[in-house]
Amino acid sequence: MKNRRRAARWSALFSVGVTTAAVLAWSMTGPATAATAAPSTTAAPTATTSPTPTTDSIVTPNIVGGTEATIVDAPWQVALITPTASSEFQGQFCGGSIVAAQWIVTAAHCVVSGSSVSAASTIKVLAGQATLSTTSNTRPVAVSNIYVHPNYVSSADHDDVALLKLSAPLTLVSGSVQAIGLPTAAPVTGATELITGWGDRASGAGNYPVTMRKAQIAVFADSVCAGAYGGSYSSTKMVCAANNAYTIDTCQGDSGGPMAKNTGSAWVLDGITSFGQGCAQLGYPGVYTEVYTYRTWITDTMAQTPAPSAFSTVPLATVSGTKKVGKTLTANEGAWSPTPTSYTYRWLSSATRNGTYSAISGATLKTYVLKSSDRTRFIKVQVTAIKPGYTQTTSTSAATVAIG
Ligand code: 4AZ
Repeated sequence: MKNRRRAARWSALFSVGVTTAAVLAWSMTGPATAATAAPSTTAAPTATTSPTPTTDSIVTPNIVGGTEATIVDAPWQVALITPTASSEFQGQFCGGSIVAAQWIVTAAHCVVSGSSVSAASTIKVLAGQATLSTTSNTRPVAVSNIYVHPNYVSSADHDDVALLKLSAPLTLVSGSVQAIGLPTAAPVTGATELITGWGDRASGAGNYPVTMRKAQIAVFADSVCAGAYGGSYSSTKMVCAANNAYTIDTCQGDSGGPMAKNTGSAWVLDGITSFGQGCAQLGYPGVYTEVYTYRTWITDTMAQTPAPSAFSTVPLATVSGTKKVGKTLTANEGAWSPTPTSYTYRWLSSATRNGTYSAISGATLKTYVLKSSDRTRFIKVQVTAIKPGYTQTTSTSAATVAIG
């Protein structure tokens, strides 16, 4: 198994040969002979319900029943990527959903191994892209904190939800980088849901797409899921979904990604891809964390804002240049620690050295050209430093000599 699928796993309850199972499922289903029938209340999905022949060498239907997507189809979708991998494609190991500019919802099992939560530095997030780079790994952005649901234990599938706080907010862009809403009610049996991701296109095949794929499935009744998964399934914490023929499903690598519903006025995140017995296996719908149940945990966690760190060194700003009308003064920021991501500047002047300094209108660049109205006045510069996660700090220079 490729390292990039490090978070992928099969339900411990089942240890069938998954590849064989997938091929079996294919030959058994043909188009729609579901032995374990989906509930009659389940709406017929509008997506492909019979396998579409492709040029692939694999036997089972593609993305386990999906088609290629663009980011417009699911602008809340992100890829979780290992920063040390040689490319985005090699490093992609899970999906996630943007729920606020600085917050990603994913599955806990994507960010926990055994009893330890992954270090934030071992995960980066790629937003706004459906196609992973196969040659570079520079676009993904850093994660500053990982919050795993307190009841999650890696030995079980329950409470499979985690939040990633990004080091800096994403710039939201309509159609490519958008937050998805949280549901205000539990998903309704029969509702149509959109699943997306870069997961395996057939159970156990290792056939990972470079471009995101999408498919539509329907929410199944809890009784069907409990019948399939027994005690591993919780009707209150999980929702399961598939198509009637069980030919469409999420798979390894899709974990953590969205199961989204179009309510007409907005999209909501009904589920987080969590687990299943193989993929697209007859009688075994995919299981999703029921986001509605965790809505309060998600909003409360996002509301807690950890105290920002202070810069450890705030140097005194200085001014250089000839103090004469027509000459240019330059602000020197000094050596801040850690290095800020950006600075802003504000030039001030006063009639007397120790008097009241007021802002010179429009003087907000690193350099300032002295005007005739500055003659005989004293000048200072204020430098403000910004770094995500750090308190914004201002350093003011000493006064210049009187301008000549
Ligand atoms: C996984 O291992 C996985 N068919 C995700 C979803 C499903 C199965 C496995 C559902 O990431």
